[in-house]
Formats: sequence, C-alpha cells, structure tokens
Amino acid sequence: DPYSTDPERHPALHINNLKPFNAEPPPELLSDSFITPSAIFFKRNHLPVPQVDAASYHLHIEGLPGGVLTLSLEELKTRFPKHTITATLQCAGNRRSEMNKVKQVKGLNWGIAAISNATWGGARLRDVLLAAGYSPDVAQRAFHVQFEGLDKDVTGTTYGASIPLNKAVNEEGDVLLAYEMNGEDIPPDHGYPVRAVVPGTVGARNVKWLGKIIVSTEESSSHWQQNDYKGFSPGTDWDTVDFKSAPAIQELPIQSAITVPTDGAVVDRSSEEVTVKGYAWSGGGREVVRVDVSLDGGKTWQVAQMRSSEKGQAPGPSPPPGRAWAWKLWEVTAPLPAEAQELEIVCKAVDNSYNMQPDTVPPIWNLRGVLSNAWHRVKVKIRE
Ligand code: MTE
Ligand code: MO
Repeated sequence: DPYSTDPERHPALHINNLKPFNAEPPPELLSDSFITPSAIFFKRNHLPVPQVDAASYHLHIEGLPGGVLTLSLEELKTRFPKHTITATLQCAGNRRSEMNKVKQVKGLNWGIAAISNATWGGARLRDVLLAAGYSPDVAQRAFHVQFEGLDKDVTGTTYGASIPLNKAVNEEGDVLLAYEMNGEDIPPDHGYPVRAVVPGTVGARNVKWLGKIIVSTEESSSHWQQNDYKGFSPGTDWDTVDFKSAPAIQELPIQSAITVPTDGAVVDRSSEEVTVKGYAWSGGGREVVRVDVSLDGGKTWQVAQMRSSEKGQAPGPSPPPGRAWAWKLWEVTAPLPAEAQELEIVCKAVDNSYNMQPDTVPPIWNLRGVLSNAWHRVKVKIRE
C-alpha cells in the first residue's frame, strides 16, 4: 500500500477521500481563527505523501542561462533572505458539492472549506531564479515556470503544474519556495520540506514536495495543467469538451461563504438575535472591500464587519494594492425577523475591482465543478 506511510491526521477533519487523502475542516472551526492551524488546514493530495529526507533533499532549477542550479535545503535557507507572507490557498473545486446539486459533475465533493489561510516563510522564487541566471531577456523567449513534485503514481509520473513567468519574477508577485508554514517546518501533508506558494493563484499551482523548477517556453505538460483545472460553459459536456480550448486556471475569482450557522441549523426564538460568520477572498491579490449578508434570501441586505487579523488583535497595515493575499473573516449579528419561521441566509462579496459573485449556480455550472462561487445560501429554522 503506497499510502501506508502517509502521516496521521486531525480527527476533526471531514474526509472526502482516504487514499489519496483529501479532507476539509468543519466550517465553524475554519472561521474561529484568522490563521488556520496547520492540523486542520484543508488537505488535497492527488498521490501518496512522499517520504522526503531533508538532509539529502535537493531542489533543481533548470532552463536558465546559468545552467542547472541545485540547492540543498540548507542552501535554500541560508543563501536567500527569508520572506514571510500570509496567504489563503483555495482549491479550484471548493464548493463543488453545490454544483453537484444542480447536475452531476466529476470530482471530489468538497463543501465550503477547501480553503484555508496560513503564514508561509521561505525564499522568494524571484531571488532563486536570479541566482540561477534569470535576466529580463529570458522573458523574451520563455513565458512559464514549471514545478514538479516528488509525489509519484505507480508509473512514476509526478504531480506538476506551471505559472506564468511574469508572476514568478515580479517583485510584487510574492511567490515563495516555502519551507515554513505557521512558523514551523511545513508538515508532510502540506509539502515537506519545500513547496511553492503562489499567492492569489489556484491551489493546484502551489506545488508541494517541490523537486524541480523549469523555466520554459511551454506550460507544464502534466495532466493537471493540460486536461484538468480549466473552466467550461454550462453547455459543454464530456462528449464535446476540448481541454485545449480553455486556459489553465491561475488567478481565482471572488469568493465568500457562510461558516456559521451551518445549513439546517435551528435557532431559538428566545435568543432574539442570530450571528452569521464567514470568510471572503479574491484571487490575483485583489482585496475584498465589502461583504453583503441577507437573512431573507436576498430581498434585504446588510454590510458585514470584516477583520483581517486574529480576533481581539489590531489588524496589521493593509496590504499594498494588488497584494491582498489573505482572506478576511466577517461577521454580522442581527435581530431575528419577527414573522419568519425560517431564514435563508445569503452572503456575497465584492473585491476592489468591483468583481461580484454570481447569484446562482446554473449559469456557472461546469462539468468539472470548478470555480463554484455563487452567492452562498444557508437555511436555518427558528424554533418558537
Ligand atoms: N502538489 C503536489 N506535489 N501534489 C498534489 O497532489 N495538490 C494541489 C496543490 N499542490 C498537489 C500539489 C492542489 S489541487 C491543491 S488544492 C493544493 O496543493 C492543496 O494544498 P494543501 O494540501 O496544502 O491544502
Ligand atoms: Mo485543488
């Protein structure tokens, strides 16, 4: 069993698949902390977790005029300044289960918690590429940076993905070769000892257990770059889909969801109030500027209070424009409407480009169930 060496996991996780391991935290735990504890951070593995020995680990960087650069973990840590960012990671399949309710899609049936937020520490990819011989004239001929993982299937095929070279070398792109997560070594499930952290970009490009980086004229040839993680029309089915016709997902669209209360919860009339909590985030470093919440299915709205730090702590300085990599947690406490027996709680977020979420799922439904970001709706009963 290639999974026999997989690490132990936190019992609170909701497991979507055991081998490979895929799991998400309970929604109400997610909104308890601005920084998601690593143990309950969602886990999305396509393959067995590789056993990597830090002492013999080497990262190879290819495709630059300097030839191949090989770095040990120690060299990665000591030759380059350590840079720390707080960034949210979201799987393209987050909230897929809502698409499944409209019409069957292919993929793991994620709820709303295939998203988490952590502090990552490591070398900047930009600094490492410069050390390997990157100069602006390279950008005239090569447009992609490919990442290869050390996790393999039975045929020896490794996980891989790529990002645009301009994201990788941009001083404001903040792409990391991370060796720390929340101030500790990256745990085995999250890519020990080194993973790519590509803030603002879909989870799939944040390659874990990083073995090789290739600067190239081509995108990664991997299945996950070419034939997966792409968006299609609701009218496209498995007989007509042409994966070459759509670009690989990179930046993700605006997203928000309600973590508290959960669907089907019961609130007592005597409590007089209801508190609604959730998260909001947008891709590409776009900052969430507002979250609207409705208790009546979208007829009337109020603006939620947002926070961008742990509860009770003053928020740090706001991120520079275009570098809002972390989510915001939000909250609304409102009186229970006098007449209602049931509430349909809805949330929707707005980013600083005024991108907003679509109101329903059917117009964004797609056969792979990715990019599921419709207004999130939760029904709650009021007990008299
Ligand atoms: N990297 C490797 N090497 N293997 C993988 O299976 N899964 C990707 C990405 N990087 C994956 C990977 C996907 S689809 C997602 S959503 C994120 O890792 C999940 O990261 P996490 O498990 O740290 O939450
Ligand atoms: Mo993913």
